[in-house]
Amino acid sequence: MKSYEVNFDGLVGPTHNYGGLSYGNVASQSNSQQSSNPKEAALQGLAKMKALMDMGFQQGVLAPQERPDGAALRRLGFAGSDAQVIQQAAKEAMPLLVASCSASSMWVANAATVSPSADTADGRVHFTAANLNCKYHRSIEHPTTSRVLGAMFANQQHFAHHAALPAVAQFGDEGAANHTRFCRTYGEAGVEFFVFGRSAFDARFPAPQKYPARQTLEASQAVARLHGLREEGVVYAQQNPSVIDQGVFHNDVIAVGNGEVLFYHEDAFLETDRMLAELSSKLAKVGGKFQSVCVPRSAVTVDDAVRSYLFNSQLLSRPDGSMLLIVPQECRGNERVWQYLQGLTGSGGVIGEVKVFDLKQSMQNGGGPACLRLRVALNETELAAVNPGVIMTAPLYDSLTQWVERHYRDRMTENDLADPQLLLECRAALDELTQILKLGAVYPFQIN
Ligand code: SUG
Repeated sequence: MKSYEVNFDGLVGPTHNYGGLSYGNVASQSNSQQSSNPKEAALQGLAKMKALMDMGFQQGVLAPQERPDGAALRRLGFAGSDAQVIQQAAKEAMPLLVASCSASSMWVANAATVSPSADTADGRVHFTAANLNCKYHRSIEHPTTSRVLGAMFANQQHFAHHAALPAVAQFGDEGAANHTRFCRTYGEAGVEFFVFGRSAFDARFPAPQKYPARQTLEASQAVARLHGLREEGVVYAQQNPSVIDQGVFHNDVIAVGNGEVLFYHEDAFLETDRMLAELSSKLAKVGGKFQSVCVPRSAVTVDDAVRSYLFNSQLLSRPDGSMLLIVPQECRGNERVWQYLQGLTGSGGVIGEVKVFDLKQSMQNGGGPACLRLRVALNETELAAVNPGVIMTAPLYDSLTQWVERHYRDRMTENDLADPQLLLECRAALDELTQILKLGAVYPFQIN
């Protein structure tokens, strides 16, 4: 049976702004308070989806969330009508209003961890929504994420959904940003690779000194258990704490994998040799031949990687077995990175081509091509069971582009976030979106 990797991209929401909310994420901190352009952000994301679809890849779309999140503000004690809640928060606690307005759900690599049916004990595709416990503005995403994923992958014969892990730092879970799957073909059993930043319960593991390690070993292990993965099909590795302290807040900022290939920076992991050997032997047991492409620090520094987002790229398989790397334009702007990429594609190795995309609006908050997509490996039967409303087509691209043009502002500052009208605009837009994507009622304003 045929199998595919389907990339579901997060559609950027109408409140996209630079709130400076993510300590440890260099771009988010350094662009704080700048004015953003939500319309341009959404159109840049849609252009990437369309381009991948046009190249023949399976492409889907994941809906944004209701923001400002009035219910979250009410839980923090703001009261009255929706307009009063927003005005009171703007007056007394602007940072909380900004957090409740974040369009951060666009980075759907953090929406959930997904295990394909070939890896799981019950033969279903398993999803665990990420609790994103490290940052308040992201910790409020998972209830709606779960409803949206439930509406996209509704067929219980093929899809199993797990609620987010307990909402404490000890089970901090950032979803697929710290998870990669290696396999020979997408439909065959593979090896799931979980990368954690620290252990919450075992003091023998080192931890970063400056910035938070968002993913714990215990969270990764819980997800593997929930999904019914075999021990032989799982590898755990620790992210190098020193790269977290240099701004590598997720593993997908320093490594990306696809098929039998891991593309990574020399400083990305601890105990790299042991980890590579384990990946290689476990993949061999399911018939695969593991291949690693290491980028030496002498060619590209960790700082270059963080600034250019070289590794936050999408590594995609071409029908002829070669791979294509989708990188943000910041890679072209960095001389060392660009030179490295020229050498890589000219070397005759597995990564044969690089394509560049302008995702500047998202990049300024630390979200590159890989952050914007959630990968779901599906066989033909499972793909047919996905809600067809969320699979990208030329007409859907046109409808979504027009929808953005109609509803989005082209400039967003703190003053806009304090405007109660923004909530009404967002609700009107999202109500229409659920009809376009055939999601049914998924937003708090639709179900309460
Ligand atoms: O969680 N930025 C996101 C970026 C997520 C990137 N995802 C992956 N690497 N997979 C984060 O730090 C910034 C929001 C602001 O500052 O307004 C933000 O949430």
